[in-house]
Amino acid sequence: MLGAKYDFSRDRERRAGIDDMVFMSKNTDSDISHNLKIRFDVNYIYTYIGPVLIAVNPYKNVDYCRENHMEKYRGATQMDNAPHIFAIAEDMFSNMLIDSEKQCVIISGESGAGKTVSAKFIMSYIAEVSGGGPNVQRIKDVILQSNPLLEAFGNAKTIRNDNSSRFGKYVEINFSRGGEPDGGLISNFLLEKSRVVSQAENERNFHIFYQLLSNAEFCQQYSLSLKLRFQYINHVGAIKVPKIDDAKEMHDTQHAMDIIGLPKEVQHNIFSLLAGILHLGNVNFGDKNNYATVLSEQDLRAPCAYFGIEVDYLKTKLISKRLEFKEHQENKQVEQTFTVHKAIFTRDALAKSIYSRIFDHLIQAINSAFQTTKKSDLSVGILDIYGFEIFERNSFEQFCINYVNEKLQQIFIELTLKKEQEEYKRENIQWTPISFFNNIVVCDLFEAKQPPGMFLLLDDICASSHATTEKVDQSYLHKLSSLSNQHLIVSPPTFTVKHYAGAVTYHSDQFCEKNRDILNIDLIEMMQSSTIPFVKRLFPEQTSTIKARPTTVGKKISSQANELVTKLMSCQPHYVRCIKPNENQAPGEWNSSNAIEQVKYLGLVANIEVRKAGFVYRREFAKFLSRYAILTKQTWPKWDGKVTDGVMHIVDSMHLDRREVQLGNTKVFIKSPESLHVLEDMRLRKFDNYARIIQKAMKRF
Ligand code: AD9
Ligand code: MG
Repeated sequence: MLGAKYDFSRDRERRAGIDDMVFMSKNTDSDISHNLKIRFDVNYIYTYIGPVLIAVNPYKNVDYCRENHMEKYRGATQMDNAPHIFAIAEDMFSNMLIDSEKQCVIISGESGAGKTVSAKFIMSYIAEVSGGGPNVQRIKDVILQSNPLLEAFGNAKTIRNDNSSRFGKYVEINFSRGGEPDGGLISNFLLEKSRVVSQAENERNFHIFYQLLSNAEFCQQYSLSLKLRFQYINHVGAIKVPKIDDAKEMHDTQHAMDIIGLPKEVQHNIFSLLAGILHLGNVNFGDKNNYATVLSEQDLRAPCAYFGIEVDYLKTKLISKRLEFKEHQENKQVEQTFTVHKAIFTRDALAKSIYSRIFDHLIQAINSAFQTTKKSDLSVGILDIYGFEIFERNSFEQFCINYVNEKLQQIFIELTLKKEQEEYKRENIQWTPISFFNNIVVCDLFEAKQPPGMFLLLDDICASSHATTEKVDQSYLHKLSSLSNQHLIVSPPTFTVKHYAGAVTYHSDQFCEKNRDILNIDLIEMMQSSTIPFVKRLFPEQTSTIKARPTTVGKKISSQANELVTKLMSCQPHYVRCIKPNENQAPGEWNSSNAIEQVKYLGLVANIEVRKAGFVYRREFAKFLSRYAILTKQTWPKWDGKVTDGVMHIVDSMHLDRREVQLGNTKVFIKSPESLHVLEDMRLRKFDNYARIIQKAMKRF
C-alpha cells in the first residue's frame, strides 16, 4: 500500500483538535495544551508542529501503536496519515535511503513522559520495514533484545516512573545501501550507580536485583531470599511494584542474554556477582576508638565466595588501605585504618564499581554482537536519555542529568530555532525574526572553561583538597558564590540553578566524593586477585599506571555530552517531544497546569512561530532535483541545464504557486506543507506507475 492517500473519514481521531499545530489560529501555551487535551480526550496522543512530533503519554496501550498498524506508514509521507511515531520512523528510514544522509531522532521530555517507549516504537518500526535475510534478522534481534537487557540493569522504579531509565543511550543502527541493517553501536551515558547502594523512599534498586530474587532456583543457587534483609534493597519498602512482574522479566532478561550471545557461564558469573553485591551490602562495621572493625566475619563469606577472593583480603581492605611513604630514603608501607564512615564508603564504592563494570560489559557484549566492522554512512540514531528531574532533594546525579537535558535543549534551539533563522539570513530569504530564550547561558554555567563553570570549579576543589568531605562541599559552595550568573543562586548548604525547565535546588553534600568517583587501588588489586577469570577481566587496569588526577565524573559527562552534540549535528535531525499528562501514572487523566508547564519549557510556542513564519521544507538544489526528477520528462532521468532552472521547471510543471517557493543561495525553500504534499504525492504515483510497468514487463519474461 505505497503512499496510501490519507482517508479523512476513516480516522476518527483526526476529527479532534488540530493535528499540525502550525495551523492553529492562536498558539499560546494554554492553546497548545488545550489542543493536546482535546486529542487526548478522544484517545489520540500524537500531534505535529511541522516535522516535530509531540507525543502525550497515554499510560495505557493504544491500538494504533500495535505492529499491525505499521503497514499503513510504510512508504507514506508524514502528510498521508494522522500524526504518528511510525511516520517519524518512516521519514527517517526513507530520507536516509533517498538522500543518503545519516538520520537521528532526539527524544526529550521529563521523567516518565514516554521517551523510552517512543524509542522502542521507532526501533520496532525500523526492524519491521527494513530488509530481510538471516544475518539481518540476527542484527534486528540484537537491536530489539538490547532493550529488555539494558532496562533490567539500567532501569529502576522511581517515584516518577516505575520503569525509569537511570542511564542514557544513543543507539545507532547502520544500513547497507539496500536498506538492510548491517550493524550498530550503542553508546551509554552515566549510569546512576549510587542507586546500587541506596535509594530514596519508595524507590527501588535496579530491576535486575528483584528479578533474581523472584526466581526460586536462583535464590537457592546464590543464597538469596526475599525474606533475608538485604541492606542494599530493602530498607525503603518498595520491593514489589504492582505493574511489574519480576519473575517474567527475569525470563525476558535471560532470553535477551541468549540472543545477545552471552555464554551461559558469563550469565552465571554476572548473576553471582550481583548476589555478591547484595551480600556485600550486609557487611557492617563497629567502632573501636574511632577505627572501623568488621562486625561479623561470617558476613564476609558470601561476598568473598561470589567475588572469588580471600575472606581476610576483603576484611582488611574494607577497613584499611596501604599507605606508602619514604623514610630515610627508603620506601615504606603501613596499613591505615579507616573510620566507620570511610569503611562504609569503601564497601559501597566497591559495590558500585562492580555493578557499573558489569553494565559496561553488557554494552560491549551488545556492540560486539552487532559485529560492525565497516564505517557506515547510512545510519539511524535514536537518543533516549533520562529526562529532566526535580526531586525534593536533588544531588549530584540530578545535577548531571539536568545538565545533559540542558544540552539537548540547546541542540533543539540550535537546530530548529537559531539555525533555521540563521539559514534564512545566509540564504537571503525574506523573513521576520522571532525571539526565544536561548539556554546557552545555562550550558556555559555548567561547562565553561574560562571563566571556569560549575564542573571545572568542582574538579579544582576535588583535586586540591584533602580536607574532610563536609569542608570540601562547603568550599565548593563558596567558589560557586563567586560566579556571577543570573541563573545561579547560592544559599548554603544548597544552590539553585535556573534551568530551562525550571529552577532546581541542589544539596552540595557528597558532590566532591561523587565527582571524584575513584576506587582505591587496593580494591582494584584485590578484585584482580579473584580466582574467577570473568571478575579479573572486569578489572583490567594496570594499577601502576593509574594517574594522580583521574578523570572526574563531571569531566566525563561534559565531554560525552559534547561528543554526542557533534554526532547529532552531523545527522539530519528529527524530534519527538514527550509530554506527561499527570503525575499519577494514570490513564485518561489530564492535569492542565502540568501540561502547560511542559509546553512552556519545551518552547513549543516559539517552535510554532518559527515554523509558521518559515518554510516547511528546504533542500540543496541538487538533492531536490534528484528527489523529484521523476516528475517531469525533461528532468528524468537527468536534467542537463542549470540546476536552479531544473528546480523551477519542476515547480512550474506541478503548478505550484510561485509565492510558495523561494530560491536561496544554495537551497530551495517551500513554504507550506500542502505544496510539498503535491510534490510527494505525484512522486509516489509516478513510482507506483513505474513499479507496475516493471512488473508487467517482468511477467512477460
Ligand atoms: V525516564 O526519563 O526514563 O524516567 P521516560 O523514558 O520518558 O522516563 P517511559 O517511556 O519509561 O518514560 O514511560 C513511562 C511509562 O509510561 C511506561 O512504562 C509506560 O507504562 C507508559 N507509556 C509511555 N508511553 C506510552 C505509550 N505510547 N503507550 C503506552 C506508554 N504506554
Ligand atoms: Mg526512559
